[in-house]
Amino acid sequence: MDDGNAELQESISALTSMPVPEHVSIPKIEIRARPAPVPSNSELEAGRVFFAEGAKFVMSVVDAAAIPPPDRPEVCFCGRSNVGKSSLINALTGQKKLARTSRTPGRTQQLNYFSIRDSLYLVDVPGYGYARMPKKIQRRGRQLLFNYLRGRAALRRVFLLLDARHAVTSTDQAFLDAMAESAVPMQFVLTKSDLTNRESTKRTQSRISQAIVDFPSLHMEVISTSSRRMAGIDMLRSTIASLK
Ligand SMILES: Nc1nc2c(ncn2[C@@H]2O[C@H](COP(=O)(O)OP(=O)(O)OP(=O)(O)O)[C@@H](O)[C@H]2O)c(=O)[nH]1
Ligand SMILES: [Mg+2]
Repeated sequence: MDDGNAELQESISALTSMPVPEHVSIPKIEIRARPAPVPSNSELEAGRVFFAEGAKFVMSVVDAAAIPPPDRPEVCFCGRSNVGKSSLINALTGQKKLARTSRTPGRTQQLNYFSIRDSLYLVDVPGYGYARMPKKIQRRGRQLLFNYLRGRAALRRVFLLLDARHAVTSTDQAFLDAMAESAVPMQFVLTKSDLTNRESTKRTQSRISQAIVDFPSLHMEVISTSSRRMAGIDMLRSTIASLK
């Protein structure tokens, strides 16, 4: 019996409080990532209206204990350094200078809170996986990120950003593995789609499928975006508006 099957057996036993006989073999389910369906006009409109007034900067913290009280839903944008997290927040809000972006990886080292209509927070977080950053700063960023991700009840979704050209790298896989036990809903967002073509985006998607087998709280619908071309931004706005 392989490991996946043993785990599944255990989960089912836990759910039903009944032991699953060893001879019962449960096939491992392969989960396929797929492009998110195009939202309806009314869903797109809801997204447009929700973001129409842009966002307000609320606070920047280096200690997860100092974040605002969880009095409204929030979503955050995780991913490797330089993948385009801050740029995506600027594209969503239509404010080019709201979140600080940089060509040099490692720009965002705090949790930055932005408020939409006083009813939802967007959270920009430190990136991971930039090997040339001093170890101490990497460690601090990682600790801050995981302290935040652990037990933030108001967190409705973690958008996990992947560069459309590179898909799931080993550092993304490590992040996914670290999050596998968490119940926080996650969804993949591809960034910089302007730098690649449709074929390669498809390949990226199948590599995502391989990475997410056995991951319980992941949305399978992948949103492809380009902050530079404003592609897919309306779709992401409507997804976020539906979580408020
Ligand atoms: N071509 C292209 N470049 C992009 C896009 N989005 C971001 N970039 C560029 O990618 C670089 C990194 O963008 P950021 O938004 O600062 O990335 P980040 O993920 O916030 O990075 P850290 O804060 O360092 O973790 C910048 O030079 C951006 O101009 C995009 O959609 N297309
Ligand atoms: Mg950033």
